[in-house]
Amino acid sequence: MLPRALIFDVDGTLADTERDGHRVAFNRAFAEAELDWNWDVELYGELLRVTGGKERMEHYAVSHRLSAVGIVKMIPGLHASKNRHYAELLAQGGIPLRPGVLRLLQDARAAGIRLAIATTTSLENVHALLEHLLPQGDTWFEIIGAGDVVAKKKPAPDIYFWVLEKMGLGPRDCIAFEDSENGVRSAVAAGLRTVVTPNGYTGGHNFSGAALVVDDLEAVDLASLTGLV
Ligand code: XBP
Ligand code: MG
Repeated sequence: MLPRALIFDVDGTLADTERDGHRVAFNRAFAEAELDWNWDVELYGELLRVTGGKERMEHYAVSHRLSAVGIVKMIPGLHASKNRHYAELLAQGGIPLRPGVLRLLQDARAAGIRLAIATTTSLENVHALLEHLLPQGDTWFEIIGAGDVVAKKKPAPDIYFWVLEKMGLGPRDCIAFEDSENGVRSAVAAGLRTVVTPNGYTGGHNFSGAALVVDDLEAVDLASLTGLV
């Protein structure tokens, strides 16, 4: 049977947003605030283990014993600045959808399968990304669960529960699309069958519990989703 809904993660799944998007934007925000932090590509890969931009900065500050000098208080401002820089980077057009994403969205829509988003990133970032990458932007997604709408971010299942409740669907009605270990843990803990498309940062992650792991969505069509358990 076809699923009744597809629920997509955003960062790393719809598009490769981390290395050349969020990471660069964080560094611009740090420079603007005259902080001598620089998150290089490798360090950022380690920091991605902490989901959420505010939480990631707090983790970095605390683990480098920087919290005492009041940096934690700067985090909301740094995060707003990072998101502004991120939107600017997206507007420059260098971050495309991952292969197969648009075709699968089109196929699902044509088949009457509902579409939603369950992500850790802030709602403003989802709007900015979709506005640049999809014709008619976020109108493709009936429900967008994002950022601080739940108290516990991935790997907790809360964001998936939130989306399922809004859609009035059970987890077995849906398929989740993720790129990372934290994402898979979140979706699987919510009871969802999960398709994983790893990327440069997540190739070495543990995806146990996933229904399918593939390089990208190029070869994934609706028929291939019917048999997933
Ligand atoms: C994505 C994230 C996000 C982004 C930054 O995880 O962890 O925090 O890095 O977004 P996932 P914000 O793909 O599992 O949702 O700064 O808006 O939090
Ligand atoms: Mg992700």
